[in-house]
Amino acid sequence: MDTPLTCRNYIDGKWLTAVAAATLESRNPANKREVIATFPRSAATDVDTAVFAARQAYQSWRLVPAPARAEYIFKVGELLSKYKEELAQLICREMGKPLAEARGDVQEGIDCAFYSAAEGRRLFGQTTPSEMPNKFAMTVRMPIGVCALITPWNFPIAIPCWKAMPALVCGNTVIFKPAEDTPACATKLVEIFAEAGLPPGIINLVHGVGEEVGKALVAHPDVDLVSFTGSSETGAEVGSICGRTHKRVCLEMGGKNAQIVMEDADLELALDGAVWGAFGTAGQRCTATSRLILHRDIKEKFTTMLKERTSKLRLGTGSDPNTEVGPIINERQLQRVSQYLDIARAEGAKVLIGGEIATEGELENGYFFQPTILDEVTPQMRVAQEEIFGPVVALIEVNSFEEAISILNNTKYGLSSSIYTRDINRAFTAMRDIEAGITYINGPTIGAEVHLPFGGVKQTGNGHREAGTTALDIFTEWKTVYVDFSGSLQRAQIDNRE
Ligand code: UN1
Repeated sequence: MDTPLTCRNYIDGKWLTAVAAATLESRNPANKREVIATFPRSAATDVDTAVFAARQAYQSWRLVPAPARAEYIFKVGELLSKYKEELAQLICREMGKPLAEARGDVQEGIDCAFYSAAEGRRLFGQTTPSEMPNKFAMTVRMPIGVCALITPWNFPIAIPCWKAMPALVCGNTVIFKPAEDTPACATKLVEIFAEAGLPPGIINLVHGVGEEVGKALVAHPDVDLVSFTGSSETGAEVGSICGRTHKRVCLEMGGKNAQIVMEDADLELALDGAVWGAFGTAGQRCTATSRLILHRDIKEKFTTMLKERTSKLRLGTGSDPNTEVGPIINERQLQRVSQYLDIARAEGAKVLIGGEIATEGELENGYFFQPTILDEVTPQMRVAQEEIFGPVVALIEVNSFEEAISILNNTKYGLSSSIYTRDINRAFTAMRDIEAGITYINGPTIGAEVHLPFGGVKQTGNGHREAGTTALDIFTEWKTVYVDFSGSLQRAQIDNRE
């Protein structure tokens, strides 16, 4: 076992010891005896120091030309590429996902760096004719100020990159509050931003617990924007505090994503998608497939195929190249998944396979849950409505395409969705009628790419989309500029009318 990493806060370009004396630790979810890192339980005063530094730095950073700001982010992309393997190994140890997926997590950060860096030479506004003579009208994107980024543990590199990179290119400064489970990944990521040469105060890192550091950031009068990814419950709280304190807020919350398999689908392809969507990252993605809506004509056959494939999935530590399903992040989440199995049984769902905490051999040392298929699920059951965030998929049988769409839409969430069909008319109808931020045709519910908008409708989000050019809408505000070169007062709506 490696020596645990000692994580510190990074404020105003310096690695600091937090004011709070208490120290917390992160552990390997595949081997709970292995401490990966210790990190400070920071206090509100640490948040104050970080916000002060970010505010000071903002005054000069906003004036650095956007292409020059973007060059730092390009450099971060190069460094992420250089350290890709090291970071992937760390993700694997601290968060648990299999190595191939961990490399994907870093790659998503790299993609985001190069994409965001290119935006530094765009950040386009508009010019448009004025209604008055000798007058010019245009719009420009302006930075917002100090941004608090509160991120989850399931994509410990990709998600902070989605937020920090466009925020910085747009001219904001950042305070990053990572999840308690992945402080080492966050520390390494910020080390990379520092190595890229970003001036002091532009990116700051404050470790700690959500109830303390997160809350202090969200309530802080000198924070202008909060970008949060996490549970719907916490998101609602973040949103209400931001509402009361007039902050900009971007919320990415839960999902109850479904994959529809129609009777005309390529079943092998649909099977590959279902297994990857449901059990990839042990179901711990907000985009994970947690419902499979199956047409009755293929239900039995597809269920047999799925059960057979699921029974062969290899659970284990993410660093083992044979592992297909890694651990659950921590004891609390493991118990939560387990409780959902109790709920499923009590509601009358049938556990086709899995359903238990896995303890065979070495698995006993970590937090593993067997890949689980629930059959005979009806659309109103809690396991068909609530986000489980584990390797559990619910099967729902339907009689028609219309019923499939209606059941898919019948949740409070709307992040990702998928349909497997060979019928072009159904595919286009699904694209129109599915209520979700993302719809895949003949692909699983996971696999978003950084240059396209990411986010959801209904209670998944609050109208924003991360990534793609839409990220710029989160991290900038429009300014409308009128330039009157007529040399006289021209009254709009009045002087150009009879
Ligand atoms: C998340 O689960 O919060 O599409 C993000 C995907 C990934 C991103 C997931 N590219 O599954």
